[in-house]
Amino acid sequence: MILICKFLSFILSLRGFLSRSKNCVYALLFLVFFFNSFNSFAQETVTPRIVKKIPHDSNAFTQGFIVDKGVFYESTGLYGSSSLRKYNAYSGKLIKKISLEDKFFAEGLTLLNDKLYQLTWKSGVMFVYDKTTFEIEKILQYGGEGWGLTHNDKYLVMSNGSNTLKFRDPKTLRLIRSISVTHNGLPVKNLNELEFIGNEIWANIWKSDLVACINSDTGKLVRWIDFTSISEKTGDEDVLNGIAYDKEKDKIFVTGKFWNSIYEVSLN
Ligand SMILES: [Ca+2]
Repeated sequence: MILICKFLSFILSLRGFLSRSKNCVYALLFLVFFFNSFNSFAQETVTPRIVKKIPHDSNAFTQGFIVDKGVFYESTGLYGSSSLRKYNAYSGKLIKKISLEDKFFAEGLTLLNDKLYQLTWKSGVMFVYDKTTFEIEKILQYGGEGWGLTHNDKYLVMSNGSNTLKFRDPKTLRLIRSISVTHNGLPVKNLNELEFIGNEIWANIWKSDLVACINSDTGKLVRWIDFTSISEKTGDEDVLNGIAYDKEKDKIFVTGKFWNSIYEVSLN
């Protein structure tokens, strides 16, 4: 009881002080809010440093990009020139390439249990390949558009240009769950090429040099990465659109549509 009385007494005395110093308190609150906002913005955006450059085919309209055991796998788009290819992750030298039928516009690519999964834009068709021979083992179907593709060791994760990411069973493409990607309560749209890194999904934002790092459980944005300083972008088409994570070596690579280089980057 004594403690409660002392607490009430303190509140009353504080109230008196506040009323006498109202303007000072408002100014102080404004400064706290301003510096918190500035600090929050600064923490939410990071910039990369180039570690290494590797040659990239400047005719490749990159739509899907991954790395596994010293080999890059890439899906390139456009009607009439869509392809699946793999090349040495150190030299950039081409190892294997196949072309898709002209009617397909290839999109996202991922590798799960030694199978390559490749999306197509508007055909509703996903090709499943043997990662060594590139032979098609299965063709799966889905509704809507296909943009980016990644996985969390269990489920495939697809983007379709909106702020929704869909988790699907890799055997049937049955929808398991969806997340809505938001930043400060607002939708983060145009999610394109994807990469699962730890518990985050990294997503290229179409037509920008930004990558959104997303909490894969909640869909909330964790931070932005601004690749403006290394971007080869000159117009609307040749944008950043490829993130590959080497889990074994903890290395991150990025490239873009028609870019001359792949960049190993550090964010430290
Ligand atoms: Ca990727």
